[in-house]
Amino acid sequence: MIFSKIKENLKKTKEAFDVKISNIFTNNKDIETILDEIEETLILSDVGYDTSTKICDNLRQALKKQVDKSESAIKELLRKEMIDILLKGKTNTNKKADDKKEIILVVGVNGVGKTTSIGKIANLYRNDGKKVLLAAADTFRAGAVEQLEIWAQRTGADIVKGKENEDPASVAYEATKKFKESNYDILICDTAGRLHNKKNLMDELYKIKRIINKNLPEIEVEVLMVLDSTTGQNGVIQAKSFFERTDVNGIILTKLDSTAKGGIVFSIVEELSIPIKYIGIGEQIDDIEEFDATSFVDAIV
Ligand SMILES: Nc1nc2c(ncn2[C@@H]2O[C@H](COP(=O)(O)OP(=O)(O)OP(=O)(O)O)[C@@H](O)[C@H]2O)c(=O)[nH]1
Ligand SMILES: [Mg+2]
Repeated sequence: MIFSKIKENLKKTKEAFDVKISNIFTNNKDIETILDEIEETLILSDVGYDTSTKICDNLRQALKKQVDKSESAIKELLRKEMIDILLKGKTNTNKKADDKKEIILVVGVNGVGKTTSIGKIANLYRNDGKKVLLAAADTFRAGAVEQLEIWAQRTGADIVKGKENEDPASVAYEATKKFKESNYDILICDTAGRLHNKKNLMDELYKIKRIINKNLPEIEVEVLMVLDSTTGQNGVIQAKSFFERTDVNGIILTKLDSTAKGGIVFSIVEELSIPIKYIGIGEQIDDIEEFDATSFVDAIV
């Protein structure tokens, strides 16, 4: 990417980290006080208690071996420890063979940004010259299909629509049929964020996944769970309990532009052990980035 908006969009998160961390170094504090205050800053930025402690313990060890204890040296070590945490969770290959066909099933509770993220991802693939099919399998919420349809038009993707209250699994079935017949490269399936109850939703997602698997057995379904970063630790806990049966392969973390709690990225990687694939940094079509640990930490510390 030639021009990255990530720094601009993570300004709030950066302020939360950077300004506070710089303040820590005023008044000639001793190293232990500095480390304590860094830990507190991390916790307040939603890094999570255990992860913050871990980062600071590693930082303490690293500092023992280093003579230079200036602000810039400590910050550099902190950055390294933060990147290390993010890289460990990385089973994320992100490497796409040019001719590889892909199916992405997008799940997440209501309002987290599923449909918007699908639009943005469709656009990324379209920019790569791919033939993209969207499946509007959220037939529960009024207006959901139209919302996805707008994204299809905007990005030049095609769309398979169900009628309101139609069985979402049958929409998924129609989509797999069209995918095969018209030789698409990518199928992205939108899903409902809310049904009458949680069990219904889980059953439905599971059923959608099974139907896709059955009709396109040669392509592995990638389940991406969307998390709203503004919901913080609660969102992580909710995610942990919610989508276990659908076997989540990756996270799309949205709304990082509108929160100072970007530290949630570290909690997710540590606590869920699911790689972050994309981050959403605004409401516009280009406000998405493939997640990269180093550029993320660069943008915030
Ligand atoms: N600031 C910001 N807003 C976002 C981002 N992603 C999505 N939104 C906004 O969040 C709101 C909800 O987005 P949707 O895409 O409709 O969310 P959804 O998960 O599909 O919602 P349901 O279909 O109701 O479950 C919209 O107003 C989006 O514009 C983001 O990265 N940053
Ligand atoms: Mg939606």
